[in-house]
Amino acid sequence: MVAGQQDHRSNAYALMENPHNIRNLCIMAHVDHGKTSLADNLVASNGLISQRLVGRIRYMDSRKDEAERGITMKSSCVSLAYSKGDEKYLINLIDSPGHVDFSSEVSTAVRLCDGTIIVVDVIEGVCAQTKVVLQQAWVENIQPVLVLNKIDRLILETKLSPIDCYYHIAQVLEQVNAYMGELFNTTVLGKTAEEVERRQQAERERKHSERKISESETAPEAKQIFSDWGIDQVDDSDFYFTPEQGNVVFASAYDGWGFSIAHFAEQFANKLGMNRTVLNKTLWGDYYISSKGGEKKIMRGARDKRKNPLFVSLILENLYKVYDTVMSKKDNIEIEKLAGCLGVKLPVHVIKSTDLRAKLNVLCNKWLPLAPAILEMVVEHLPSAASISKERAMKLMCSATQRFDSLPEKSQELQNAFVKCSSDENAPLIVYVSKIFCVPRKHFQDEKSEGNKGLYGQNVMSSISEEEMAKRREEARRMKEAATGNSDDSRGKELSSEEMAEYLRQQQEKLADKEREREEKQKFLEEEVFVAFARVYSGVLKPGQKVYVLGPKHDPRKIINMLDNGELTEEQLKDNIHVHIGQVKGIYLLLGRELEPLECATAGTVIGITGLEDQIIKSATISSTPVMPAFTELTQNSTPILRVAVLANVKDLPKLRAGLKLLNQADPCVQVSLQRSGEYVIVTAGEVHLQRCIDDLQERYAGVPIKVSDPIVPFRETIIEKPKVDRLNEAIEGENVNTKVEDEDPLGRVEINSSTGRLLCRAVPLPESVTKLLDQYKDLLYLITNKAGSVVAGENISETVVESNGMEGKPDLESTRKAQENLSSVTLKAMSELRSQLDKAFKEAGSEWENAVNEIWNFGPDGCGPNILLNRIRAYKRPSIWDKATAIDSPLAAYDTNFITGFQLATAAGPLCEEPMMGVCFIIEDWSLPQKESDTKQYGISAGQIISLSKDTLRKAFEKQCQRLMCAMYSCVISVTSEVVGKMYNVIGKRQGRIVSGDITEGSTSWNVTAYLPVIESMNFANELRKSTSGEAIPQLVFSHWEVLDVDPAWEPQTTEELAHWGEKSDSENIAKNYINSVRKRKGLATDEKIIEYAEKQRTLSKNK
Ligand SMILES: Nc1nc2c(ncn2[C@@H]2O[C@H](COP(=O)(O)OP(=O)(O)OP(=O)(O)O)[C@@H](O)[C@H]2O)c(=O)[nH]1
Ligand SMILES: [Mg+2]
Repeated sequence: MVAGQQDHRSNAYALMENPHNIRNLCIMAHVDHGKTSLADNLVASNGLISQRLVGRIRYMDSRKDEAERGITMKSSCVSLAYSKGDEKYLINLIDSPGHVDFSSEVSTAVRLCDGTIIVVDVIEGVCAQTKVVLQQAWVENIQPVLVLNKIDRLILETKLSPIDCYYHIAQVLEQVNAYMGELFNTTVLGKTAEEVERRQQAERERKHSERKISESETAPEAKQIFSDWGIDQVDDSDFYFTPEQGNVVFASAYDGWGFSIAHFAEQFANKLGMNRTVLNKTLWGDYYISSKGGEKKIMRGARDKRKNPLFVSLILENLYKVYDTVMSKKDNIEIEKLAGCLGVKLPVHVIKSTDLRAKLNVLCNKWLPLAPAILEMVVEHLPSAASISKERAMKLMCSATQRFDSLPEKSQELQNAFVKCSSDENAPLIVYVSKIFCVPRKHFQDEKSEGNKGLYGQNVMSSISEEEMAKRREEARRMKEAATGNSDDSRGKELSSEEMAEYLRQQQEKLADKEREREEKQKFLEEEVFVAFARVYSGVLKPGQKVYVLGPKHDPRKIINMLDNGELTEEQLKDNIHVHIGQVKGIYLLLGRELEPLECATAGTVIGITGLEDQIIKSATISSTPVMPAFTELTQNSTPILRVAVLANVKDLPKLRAGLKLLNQADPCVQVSLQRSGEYVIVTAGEVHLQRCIDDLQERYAGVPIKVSDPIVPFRETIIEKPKVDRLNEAIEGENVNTKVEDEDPLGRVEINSSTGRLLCRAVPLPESVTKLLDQYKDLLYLITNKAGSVVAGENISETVVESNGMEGKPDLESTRKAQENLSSVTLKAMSELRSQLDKAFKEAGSEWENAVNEIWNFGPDGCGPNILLNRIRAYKRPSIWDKATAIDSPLAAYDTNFITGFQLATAAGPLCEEPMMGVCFIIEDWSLPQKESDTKQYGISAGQIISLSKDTLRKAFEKQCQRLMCAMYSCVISVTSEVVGKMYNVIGKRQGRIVSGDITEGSTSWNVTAYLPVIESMNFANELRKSTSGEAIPQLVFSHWEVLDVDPAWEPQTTEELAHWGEKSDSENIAKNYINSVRKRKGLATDEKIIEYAEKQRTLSKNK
């Protein structure tokens, strides 16, 4: 343990009490831009690691695989102390991963913070993930500051002159600000222009009041000079990063130096006898020093007059000199002299050291220490833990789709608790757990001495007691009765002894399996401890305290009327799966790799909590009252898309099951499911994430060898317009048509006339722009179909029809209407905006779509997919999806939901390989029920019949069109030097990839290439690319979109030219068919592949031998 660690802890503990001096922030950036190296500098400033290890140890990367791969895979927190003048601050710093596979870890970090440090590598500039994190900060309403990192590389590697270096940095800063501008100016659905304006206004007011204070401190003559030079007093760049405002630090995390403009302004104000405020405004920008007439003056227009800007002449040239003296001249005497000029005293062993970079590191770190520069910017520019606004509290408590005032009054009152941030005993306790993670028990300061007790404090059940056996026998008897359905008449009758024995044996097996699973979990918990990563927003949390643990789906509206004296009774808790009572075991200060026990946690702090692993899966809200709504869900930026099945030996299955449960609990992004086929499937964000999950499963959670299947890649099924050319690019005419469209009806209509009724429909490809909109606003569609537009049968026919329909009770018009009323105005506005966008897209697509938007019946699958059911039935004027829930008097209304269900099922699994459909519109031209036999008697049609009618007919309509497969595409951005660019193109080409753009980065020899790659071809892509480019190209694969694979899966060569080109057996060429067959095989569906195709030939060949 490094000396000073103890001091630091007691310091941090004392600092918790004043939330105004707490800063909760995270470091975010694109992969490898230097976040963890930057964190090293800050950690070293608190004595947790030695300065020598900074940038090398990467302290926050505590996992073995993180160290081996050199990338961060989880977000982790360290609490630091910082003093400025008399003020002492507690900084809770969270380092987050930059790799796109772990972006859900970034979301867990952002949620607990009020501010963020955005790091940008000045060589690479703004990259894909930089934009993502800037957007995330904007969406979560947290304040960013900027660190321009790796400036040493501009000096040493690219060897730019100081002036070019300045222009390069200015360009990168401009890129960042341009993206910020883009963010503020775009009015995304769900974030209205007024909201943007309100936020800008609030921010301006905050800055304005700060400015008033600082202006009152500046000397009057300084203000005079400002106005002389025409520098605007009120600038509108509050939202941008501007060095003169102090929200930008220039740094090299590797060499341990960094500075803000204010630092040099202060130094040069003394040295040059100039005004500090003036220097602060002019050190960055187009200003230069003129010494005409012997008097030094700062003038504007450095670029026009070909002068060096102040940033070059006063800052960069000095930096270049330091690098040159240490790294090139290598003269110890000169180095000592230079150190003297900079006011640095170098220890003798450093001067004598032969490690030049270490020497440079010590010199620069003493001259321009990075940690104070960053920490000063943080305390000045990032809001304190106590400054949560009402607006932000509202956003945390209530999702943007819902109206805040639809929450119970008692819940709304809790908004004030966020704003007060009080640690009073009586203040309501509000804590948010953004993730739960495992830590080896040995890392706990207090567990080391206590020995391994097991977290549950319960004994593992090793054998089953007699009493327990009796209970189970009774249980078995009851279950058997329930299963055979003769519980009434067989009461009192004993089961036969064989039956009983068999039943008990099965039950025993099941229970033993469960028991083993529990034991496995217990074993795991003897070695490791689950720690909830949390922030206290209000109140005080103590070990031993009993709290409500609220799941992400908890809704206080549902329990408000049940409360007994403000609490839920035990009976009610038993029935409620979203509310649990848990007991906090320990509270810890998070110190990167270690945890320090605390006696309590007050409002504003970020802490670790143990003892709640039975109640929390992934995330939770903790409160002293059940009226607290669950925190809104975290914003996720990546779609988990890579699916694999995991397999283990039969004897290891309980271990695997236990392991999967633990993995699901501890990973914010992974999805674990048990398929109907009995396979365990995990869905991960990408290859690197998958590897981490498998490593965790094998080495920690399950501890057994695990096999991983080939990836299960999703596809989509669609239809297209009849193609006009064939595969040889020749026009298709008459006979030469290969698709299944040869039908009497040129439109491919399907008509069914059966005892269930008459149905006439057809499938048409949706215009591309419409499909895109539907895909983009999935969540909104879900709200539309679930909360609006429901149809309920009218009063005069509803009773009887609904009964025969097999539905229990009438669909509740009242509750549907209520749900609509709860929607927030933002959501309603977003819905109407989507409607008009769809209308525009339809109208642009042609006259046949003229009124389509008003005819929409539903979206599918799941009520929110990219397929549309269109109502063109003359006799059934049903309100469109956009209208309010209504009761209508049509016999069809009673079956409306059933018909929709059929549509949902049809679109969920297409005929090609049972994958969901995309971009298909089903137009229903006619639908009628069979004639009633009499007025009072019912039609005698069940819900199931209507479901199959609609499902089967829609599927047939789909099959009548030209069917195509759609592939999921990754977009990948790769940056490489020009030497290996060719090799990179090769690898992408081999995998059916497509280059979208490729530009040489200005001022360097590196290329920035963007490509699309089918997900199915992406396995091992990163490895292959790394190998063939000697480790240079590291791709970031992000799911981008779905693309139609323009190959007819049913195609076979027919014309003489085609036969000549492909031969009779063209399977290997038909890539669509190959994909379809592989999916069908995996799902156990029939394929038309023949195992032995040319049996005679084989025999003939062997005869000829
Ligand atoms: N030359 C130079 N290299 C740096 C600097 N900062 C970081 N690096 C190097 O860049 C690489 C990545 O640094 P990390 O600190 O791990 O980057 P990161 O942003 O934490 O990466 P992820 O967490 O994987 O996204 C390492 O090899 C560092 O040594 C710097 O200022 N100058
Ligand atoms: Mg890192």
